[in-house]
Amino acid sequence: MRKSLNQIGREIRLKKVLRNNRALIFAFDHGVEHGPKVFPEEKIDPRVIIREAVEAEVDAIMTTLGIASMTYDIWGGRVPLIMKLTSKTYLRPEQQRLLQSVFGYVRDAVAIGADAVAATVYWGSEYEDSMLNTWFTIRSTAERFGLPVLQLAYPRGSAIKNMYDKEVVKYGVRAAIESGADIIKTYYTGSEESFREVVKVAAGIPILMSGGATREKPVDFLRDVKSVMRAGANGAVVGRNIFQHKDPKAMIRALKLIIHEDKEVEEVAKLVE
Ligand code: FBP
Repeated sequence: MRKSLNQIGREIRLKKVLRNNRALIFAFDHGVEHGPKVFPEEKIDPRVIIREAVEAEVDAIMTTLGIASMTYDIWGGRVPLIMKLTSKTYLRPEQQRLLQSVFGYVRDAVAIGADAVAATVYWGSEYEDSMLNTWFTIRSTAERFGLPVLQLAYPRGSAIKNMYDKEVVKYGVRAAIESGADIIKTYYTGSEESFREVVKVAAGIPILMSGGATREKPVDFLRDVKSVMRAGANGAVVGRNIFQHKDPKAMIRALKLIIHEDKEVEEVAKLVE
């Protein structure tokens, strides 16, 4: 039977983002989530970092509608865009940082030619209900337009003692697949063995490791990514460990060699030292 146009569109876009089912996605929504202090001072203009990411050929860029519009002449036609449609600021009272709010609409992503959209769900948060409302509104509209949806499936809430605990991460991943995520981004659980269990729970839905705070030694970050790839993951979504590195392009090259070429950490470590 003939596939519907939106099914075909979704399939094509997924392949653009996940070439060979693997990807290094560059996350760049930190200006809202962390504030401008997160960026090296000399790179406060978003165009500088976006240009580095594009020149080093990341597989996709996940960013906000504002940054996407300010930099389209750099990424447009070269790197797929994933528009992040939820966000929060750190300026909020602590308790309300457990809520992600609407930060754009699927129609904005369609208008600019994005290849996917993304939204965060803090599974276990006091505001889970509100985020699920937002998630399903995004998901069902995106499906209509053939846009895959990436879920940042982050277990986070006052009842969660350790958000990196493998059972907690597995729960978030299971919830992500049940909520219809096309790609899942979640926390690294600290070992290949435990992440293998996380990958199993994803049951074939592409799963990518979330970068997290910048590691003191860049080579340790490469080790984390290697470990999730060995565990069967599909790649990583990385922000700070790239743009806070002294040579972001070198870090991207090293990560791509691990993700796409199965290189060992020792083979690429010199790139990031
Ligand atoms: P990083 O690789 O820098 O952690 O980026 C991934 C990301 O999910 C961003 O998309 C987001 O802005 C940030 O982490 C959220 O950070 P936090 O965990 O502090 O809320």
